[in-house]
Amino acid sequence: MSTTGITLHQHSLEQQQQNAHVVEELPELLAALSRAARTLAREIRRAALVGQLGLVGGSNPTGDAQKKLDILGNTTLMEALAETGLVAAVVSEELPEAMPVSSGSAARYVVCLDPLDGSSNTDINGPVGTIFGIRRCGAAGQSGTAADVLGSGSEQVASGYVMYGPGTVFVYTCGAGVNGFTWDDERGEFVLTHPDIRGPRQGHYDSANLGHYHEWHPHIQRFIDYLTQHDPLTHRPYSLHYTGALVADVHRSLLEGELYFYPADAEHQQGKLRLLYECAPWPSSSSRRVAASAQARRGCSRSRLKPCTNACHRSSAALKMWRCMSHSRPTVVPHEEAHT
Ligand code: FBP
Repeated sequence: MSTTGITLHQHSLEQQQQNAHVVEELPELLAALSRAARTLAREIRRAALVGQLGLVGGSNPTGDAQKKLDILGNTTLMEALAETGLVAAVVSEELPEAMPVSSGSAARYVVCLDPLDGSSNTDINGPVGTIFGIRRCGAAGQSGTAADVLGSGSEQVASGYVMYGPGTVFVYTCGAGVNGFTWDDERGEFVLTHPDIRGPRQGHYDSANLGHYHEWHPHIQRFIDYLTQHDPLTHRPYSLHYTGALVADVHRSLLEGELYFYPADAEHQQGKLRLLYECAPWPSSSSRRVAASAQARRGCSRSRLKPCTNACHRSSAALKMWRCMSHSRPTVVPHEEAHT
């Protein structure tokens, strides 16, 4: 049964025409990301058949062992973005610094990427994803620098993710709601299947690697204890669902309501998730709250992160988590309460 729904490209053209704040290059940038996603989805499905599983032997700038699909993902996305001529630079989990891509007056954007999120799932046929955040360059015509991406998450012109699971889903926001599209093999298009996503007001899942429970701050341990106590009036206990892929867990949080968190632990003193391509891209429209709390904990003002040695791969102990990318308020434990 082929769907007759609106395609991702048509939708992005409409968003651009109907919303003055949406940049005119959005449809072309998303088209490049969706082309790369289509290629990656195919390569992930056939990876075991063509020797694309396993490690490459090196590690990325934050010390994670790199999978072959990490590298393939990075190359595929970089090539698709380069073809547009609109991207001055890319900040990627797999690259040490911001990588210049195109020069010239049309190259006005920097894209932050986690090319293959959840790469620990590749060899077990588990869900993986791609996360992206698009920002304007400081000055047209100059290659993007790290300084272009050190602003607040709310300065992104668009952001979202692709989830490679039983189906391939492309979800994005450009500040005018959140929409999800599913790949339709028959039409050869991403088709709108999840219009104007609004997470449920109340969820009952939590998602965290409880293996680190005893290393977490006592207040976080109390929060976990609170979630696991039996109290139907407050929808507790929450069910623990942890897939090993941030994208898959956040997709659930969007659709069914969930708390995902990755607090600081012995191995990850600042938490594990990297701010620019694993935190800021989520709910660019309503994550100001999340981004602000992450920055506040590190004593950085909201307006600008202080340039540091390798700002591209800065981590943030993501305690307060997003529940939905829609404009309804996420339910989070008040900062003060979490520290009493
Ligand atoms: P990468 O796979 O891109 O490095 O992302 C980090 C991540 O894999 C998240 O997707 C996931 O939620 C978390 O780390 C899993 O970490 P751990 O294995 O320590 O629980």
